[in-house]
This record gives sequence, C-alpha cells and structure tokens, in this order.
Amino acid sequence: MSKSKTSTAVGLALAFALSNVTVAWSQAAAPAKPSFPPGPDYAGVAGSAAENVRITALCGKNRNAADGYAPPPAFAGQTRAPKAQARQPFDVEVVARIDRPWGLAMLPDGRALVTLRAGGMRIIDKAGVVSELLANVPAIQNARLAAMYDVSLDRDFARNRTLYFGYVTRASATDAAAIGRIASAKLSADSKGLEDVKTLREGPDILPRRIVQAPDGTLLIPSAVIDSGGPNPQSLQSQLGKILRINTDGSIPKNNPFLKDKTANPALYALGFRDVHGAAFDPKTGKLWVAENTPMGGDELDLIKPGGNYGFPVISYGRENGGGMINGGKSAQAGMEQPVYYWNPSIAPGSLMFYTGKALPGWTGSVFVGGLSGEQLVRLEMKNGKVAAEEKLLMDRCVRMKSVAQGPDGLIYVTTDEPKDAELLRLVPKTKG
Ligand SMILES: [Ca+2]
Repeated sequence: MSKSKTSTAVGLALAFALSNVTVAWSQAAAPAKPSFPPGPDYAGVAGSAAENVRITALCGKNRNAADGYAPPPAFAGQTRAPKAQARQPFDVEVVARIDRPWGLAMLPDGRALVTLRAGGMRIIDKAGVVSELLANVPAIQNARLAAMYDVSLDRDFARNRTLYFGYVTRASATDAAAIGRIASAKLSADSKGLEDVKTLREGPDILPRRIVQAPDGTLLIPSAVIDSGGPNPQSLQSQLGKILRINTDGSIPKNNPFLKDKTANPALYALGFRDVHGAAFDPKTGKLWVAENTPMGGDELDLIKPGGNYGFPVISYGRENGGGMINGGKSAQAGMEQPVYYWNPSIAPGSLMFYTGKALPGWTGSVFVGGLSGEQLVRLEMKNGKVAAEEKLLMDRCVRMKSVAQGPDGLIYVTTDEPKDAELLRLVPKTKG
C-alpha cells in the first residue's frame, strides 16, 4: 500500500472516530437495565460490619448503591481502599446555620464567605454571626440549573480584595434559556458588598461548579454536563463536561492545550467529565486534582494533565443514575486517563481539599472530600500518588456534606447541603478530659 493510501485510511478512520464523538450522546437506546445483587453500603466499604449497622440504625436509612455492580478496577487500590486508622481526635462545632450554601472561602481574617445556592453571598464571623446578604451580587433568575456556585479568593486577596465566582441564571429578561457565567469582583472594604463585578466568560455551555487558581495564576473551572443526550463531553466544541482554563481577566492563556485545533473551544484544558464538584491543587506538586460526582458507582478522583481525556461517556466505572449501562460498561480505553481512585458505592463528591494545617496534626497531608449522597466527610491518605487508605468521618450527623475548606487558623470548615438550616461546621482538636 502506498503511503498516501495509508494516510487516507488513517484520515478516514480518524474522521469516523471524531464524527462518532461530536454528536450528542444518549442512553435512550441502551438495553434494559441490568440487574445485580445488592452491594455493600457506604459505611461497610471502609468500615466494619458493626459500623455499617450502627450508621444505618442512626440515620434511619440504608444508602446502598442501587445494587452491587462493580466492574474490576484497572489496578489494585483503585477503589475500596483499606480503612484508615483514626489519627486525630476531634470535636465538631456548629458555627452557624444558613440557607443552603454552595461555595465556601475562608477569608484571611478567619471569617467564612459562603455562596447561597438560591443566590447571594453571606459572611459568617468566627463567633457564628451571619451577615446580611452582600450587596451587588448578581441575581440568580429562574432557569434550568440556575444557582450560585463556587466562590474563591485570588491568591493576593489580602492585598487586592479580589474574588471569583460562578453562577447560572436566565440569559436575559427576554431569553429564558440558561447562561453560565464566571465572574470576578472585589469585596468592599467594609465587607458589605461586591465592587467591580466583571463577567470573565459566559456561555450557554458553561456550568461552572468550582473555580480554583493555579500556581501560575490562571483559573481552572470544571464545567459539568448533567443530561444524557446533551453535548458530548468528548466534543472539543462544547464547554460542557470539561475543565476550562482562563486568565483572571477572562482572556485565554497562550499555552492552553487545544489552541492548535482551530475548531476547538480555546478555553478547554481537559475533557471527558460528567460533573466535577471538587477541585484543588496539590500544594506539594502544584498539580490539579478533581473529584467527579456521578455517574452512579463511578465517582472519581482524577489527577489532571493538560489536554487529558478523562473518558466520559466512553469509559466509566459507573452507570446512569437510573441504572442503565454507559457504553456497555466499558471502563478502559487507550488514550483515556484512568481515575486515580473511584468510589463504589458512590459518595457523590461535593468538594476536594488538601489539608496542610497544623491545628489537626494527625490529618496534615490528608485529602478531604465532602460526600453528598454518602453523607460523610472522606479523609484519604495518599502514598506515591495513589490512595492508600480511606476514613469516613461525620457519618453520625446523617447529612449531606458539601464544601470543605481550611481556615487561616488551621481548622477545617465544612458546609452541609440541606435546603433549610444547613450548617457551617468547624472541626477542632478534641479537648482533653
Ligand atoms: Ca473518568
């Protein structure tokens, strides 16, 4: 075969592969939901049978995965890590009660800045006093998935008062469609409102779950895809199901990984996600990690490489929330990244944090993940870039755990995800005696 024929054949194969992934994906034609025997529950995976029974009795329900579907991991330790030893005696303080929060950022003076899912922001001081709604926060107008999502501080916040936030609202007074926006603003000197609110990037295909600032100053934003049948997370033309990367003025960094492809959206940094709620930079390596919420039984912890393809919906360890298979249950493919870890059964990760504090010394160096459906705060012990052990904390509170952040006091702050009377919790060293 001549060289030109070979390249034509390769070109055709590539075109076919691309045409396959740029169309909308759908499970509509999936075969009937398969049936699997019951699986272990959340407490049972990294706990004892007795702990399992205790939590089920305490919380009044069994939060098993729907069944025991459990495809084999790609390597030992990729799921269901051994139970970590309890290394830090602690107490839980309820700092304040608030309406359903989403984002949480700890200010340098120790106050907590929270976004409210229905719209708005409040500041909670160390004593638990909750502020009025901050002025000048963009309103969240009714649209599908409309909500205020994350807020995060610029690394020079103490000097420049700059913060970033993401939200989804109605596109305009005359357009009921949803639009996602990533914005910056300054917190006023009296902390009563925002100033200089600027939209950095917006689009109908942006669902901005988190905003984290890289060591190089750029902003990394996981943008979810919720719907089966929506834009394909593999498509380079859509911002859904991706991690986006922009500069703090909204411009596109000159070294974004897909810029050579003129048809690709220039903000794309990594692709193939469903719904990443947790994102954080490892303070030791400067690398980005994310925690992906859903598919069912396939929640992932991923180490992000620029331009990496994280597989969804081509490969996954989970299934549709209704139980249907995703791409026949395929869990690995060449050119697609494997998760470092996945949760089976699901915990529905709502956040991700590397703990570097000294106030809770038994936990220094651990990774924390808030679990929504799992109603727990997960602590992971990492070794050589893999999960060595998992501890499930706060399960006896029986509530969904949302955001987790480290305060300047070195303590750990957690918000719960309840529609009313959600809590801001503070984890402190156990007082002796
Ligand atoms: Ca994946």
